[in-house]
Amino acid sequence: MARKIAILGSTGSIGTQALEVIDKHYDKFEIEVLTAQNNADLLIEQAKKYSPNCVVIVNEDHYQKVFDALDSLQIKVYSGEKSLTSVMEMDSIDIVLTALVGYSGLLPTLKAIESGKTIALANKETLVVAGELITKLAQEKGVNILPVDSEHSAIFQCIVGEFQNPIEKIVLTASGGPFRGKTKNQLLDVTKAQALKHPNWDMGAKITIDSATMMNKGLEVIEAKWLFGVSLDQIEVIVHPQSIIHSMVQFEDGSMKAQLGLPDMRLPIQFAFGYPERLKTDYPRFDFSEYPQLTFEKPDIETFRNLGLAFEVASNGGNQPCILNAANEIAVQGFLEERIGFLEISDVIENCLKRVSYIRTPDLEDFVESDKETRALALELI
Ligand code: MN3
Repeated sequence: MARKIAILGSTGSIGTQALEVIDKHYDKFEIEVLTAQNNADLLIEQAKKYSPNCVVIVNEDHYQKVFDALDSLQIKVYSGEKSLTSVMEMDSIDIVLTALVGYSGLLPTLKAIESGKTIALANKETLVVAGELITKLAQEKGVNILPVDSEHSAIFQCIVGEFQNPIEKIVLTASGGPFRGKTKNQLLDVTKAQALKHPNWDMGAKITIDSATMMNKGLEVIEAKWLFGVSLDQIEVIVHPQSIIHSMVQFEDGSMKAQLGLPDMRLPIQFAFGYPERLKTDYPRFDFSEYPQLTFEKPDIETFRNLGLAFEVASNGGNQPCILNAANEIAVQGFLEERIGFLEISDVIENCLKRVSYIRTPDLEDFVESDKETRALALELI
């Protein structure tokens, strides 16, 4: 029987690539729910092609347009932030791909886990903000969280069949982004256009800026800690500019496993959808002769302060990762709107971490409150 999939964020970079995966394996997967924040036109086009049970257009201004286009096709149309969460209860959904941007993924993901759905996790911010809450709930409900982030998918692929063997160390690879090797001085006046030009991956704007500042790797450290139940000192970040090794795991005998391939997000998406089966593809294959050198270097956390900040908040715990995430989302937005410079992104985050009060054991309400408070403060700072 085909697995029924809900895609949260179907019009974004991960969402559209997930649909490409489904196009190639339409006998194995069926689209049950599609959702979009603003892109009504693409959502309508996707709904006409995949005939989901329902769609959600989060921005209510576009509701009527989507409704008018899909009503005659018997596709239910909902709107608003709350619908994103309530559709997660639908019995017919098997797998939820969480491809929303940032904090907005938290509540729908919690509801999906509560409702017993398998999670294909592309929204790392959810685990950054509330990793303990999420992983506890998933354990209680017996829900699998399958990583879609390429590094975490790589780690997962390394430990499949090794579940009884403890991990000694995780090596998270980072491309280093477009500004690898630059000094602080050189970063002072880099432009938005330069920051949006990632050398290896074609991704959404928010994650591309996060890659340039190396915050993305910081968020991934926290994501890995929760996904694989390791401590921070078991996670090492190494810069690997070719992005061919997607990450590595070292076991207690000293042996190391790596997962390699061309950078292509369709692979981790498909591995999560098909798990434990590997589905046949005709995607381009890696050719060693085209990559005579795979190189590695230590990350520069002096210049790329965000990575150091992420390690700090991860070790402080409580609501600090939530504060870091909220401040980062606003600061990145501020940089994209050319209201602050590249290096000021870290200033905004550091400032928020100092000024928003620390909560050692936050519950969901505390996270919602800390997120709100931090956003307000960060907006004042940019
Ligand atoms: Mn990644």
